Amino acid sequence: NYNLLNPKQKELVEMLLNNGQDHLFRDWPPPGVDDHHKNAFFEQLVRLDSSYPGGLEAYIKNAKRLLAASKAGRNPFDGFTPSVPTGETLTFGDENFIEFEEAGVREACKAAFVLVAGGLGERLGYSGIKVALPAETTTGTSFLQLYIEYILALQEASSQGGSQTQIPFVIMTSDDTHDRTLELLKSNSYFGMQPTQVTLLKQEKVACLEDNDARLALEPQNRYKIQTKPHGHGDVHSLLYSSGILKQWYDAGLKWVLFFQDTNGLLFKAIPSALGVSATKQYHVNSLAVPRKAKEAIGGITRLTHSDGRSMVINVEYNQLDPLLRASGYPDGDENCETGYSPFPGNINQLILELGPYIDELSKTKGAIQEFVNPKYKDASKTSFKSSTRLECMMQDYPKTLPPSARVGFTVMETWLAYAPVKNNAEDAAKVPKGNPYHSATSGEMAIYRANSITLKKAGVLVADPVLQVFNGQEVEVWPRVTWKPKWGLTFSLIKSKVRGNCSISQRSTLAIKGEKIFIENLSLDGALIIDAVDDAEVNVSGSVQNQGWTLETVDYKDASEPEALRIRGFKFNKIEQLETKYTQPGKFDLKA
Ligand code: UGB
Repeated sequence: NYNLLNPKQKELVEMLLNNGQDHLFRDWPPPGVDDHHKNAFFEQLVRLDSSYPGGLEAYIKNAKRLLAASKAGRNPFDGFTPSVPTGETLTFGDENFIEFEEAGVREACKAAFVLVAGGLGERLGYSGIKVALPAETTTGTSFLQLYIEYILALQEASSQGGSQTQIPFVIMTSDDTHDRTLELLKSNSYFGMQPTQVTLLKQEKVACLEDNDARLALEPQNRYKIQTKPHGHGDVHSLLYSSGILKQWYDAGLKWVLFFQDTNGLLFKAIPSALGVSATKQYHVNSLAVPRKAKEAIGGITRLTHSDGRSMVINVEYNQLDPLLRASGYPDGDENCETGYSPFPGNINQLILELGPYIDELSKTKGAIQEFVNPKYKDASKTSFKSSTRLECMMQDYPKTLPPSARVGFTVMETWLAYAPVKNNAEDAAKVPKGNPYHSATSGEMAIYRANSITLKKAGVLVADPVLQVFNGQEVEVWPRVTWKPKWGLTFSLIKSKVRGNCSISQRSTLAIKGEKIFIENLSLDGALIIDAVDDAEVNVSGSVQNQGWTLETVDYKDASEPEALRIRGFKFNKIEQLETKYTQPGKFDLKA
């Protein structure tokens, strides 16, 4: 067999034999038998080799080291003492916040956005890709559409008066999500973005490991195929680096890279101010955080100080925080303090990196991120695994290799404004301890109405208080169903400029603002109002709207007759009556109800 291989393949085989992988080729039939399977096997080896920084050899060596450390029960935080770090804390709507928002919008034309969307969302159990899910069902806007419209709104606002820039948008996909993400974009004309603005980078899975010697695991039913599993969102750094795109951005004068996750419908409400913080404080790394409930499935931002004097501010993942605290003089581990929250701010994995220092660092590391391994051992002897394992990495571990001179900070936002991910299925969400967030499709949608209602209240609108309702076993606050296009309400100042006089909205109301220059003046809303206007139409909405509106009906998540996207949230709208107006021509219009 060996003589039939090309030089690259020969090199790989030799490397594997020298690294304890002879089982891969054991008892192979002679040439002429299974040749196409063998070719496919070599193709897979080449793919695995080229998609990992340092190649398969580095992967196997890293795996041996990490598996040995895991077997020895070595604590990854050995020598480090955790403490609560200090960062920038923002309060929505105050002078400081408004200044940061303005600074952030100015910087946005020098930013690029990166969405990590390679995860299948096993905890959510939704059959489609998560970015295709509606963020809310009043308008049915998907997460991907919402994100793109926010980036376009930032692009427009940031380049006002200056030259029109196009903010680049990268989406990291995987084999699980790539085709469906591309299809979603294409079938919706990229939601208004230029196709050339969007780059999809597909992450490859990594080889599974069958034992402590890091022997690569073969598929049980196919001796010519190595088992693979996802390597984690940390792949985004090596993919960006190897694609060469960072260099292009730098040459084009960009300064910031913003990373974000697949299903947080609130996240862009925090982007302008957080980017303003990065620019003002000149942070090389700025992580966004929210107050964290103990045991919530989000990492804790922690200062780790080593006995040798080193110190860093870094995310400690939710499954590691409790053991770390217990081992460091906090006998209760991951517990709330007197504020009712964990003293450690919760990482929401929105990272803002300054491009120049980021490129400098990646030139050294090639984008490799510190990895970890989490084998499930058969017994306490830790000699064999229940099933194969693999190395993993997380994008927020990027600062771990930075020198002490790096300016690493974080910004704490209010949860209602910044964080409401859709991660848990209905059954698991219903089991979340009372007072902790559900992170479900139900809570994710309700959080959008809540944030918009609170924002309008702060802008002077009399918004009725919410009522409590239970959907899919989760008690949530139901506020008026207020939604708007990102270009209508990109910042608090912009929202305030669109709301005039004495306006009021009752709890049972629905308000969908689908346009840019729509002004609400002395409006009393009790029912449903939908205003749709092209960008050049300026519409002044006033008077009293009273109709039967849209009522909320419960949907059982087990009811197979309902679409899955509704079942997972546990409610749907019964659109009984609404005032709906459409402005398709430029001009000035008055809508007096
Ligand atoms: N993702 C990928 O793109 N590729 C992968 O291989 C895996 C995931 P999860 P997780 O803020 O909500 C993270 O599974 O990992 C994408 C932080 O680690 O939703 O449990 C995937 O598509 C945690 O500290 O989250 O927890 C998704 O967009 C905390 O911050 C994203 O990566 C938490 O998120 C996250 O994947 C949070």
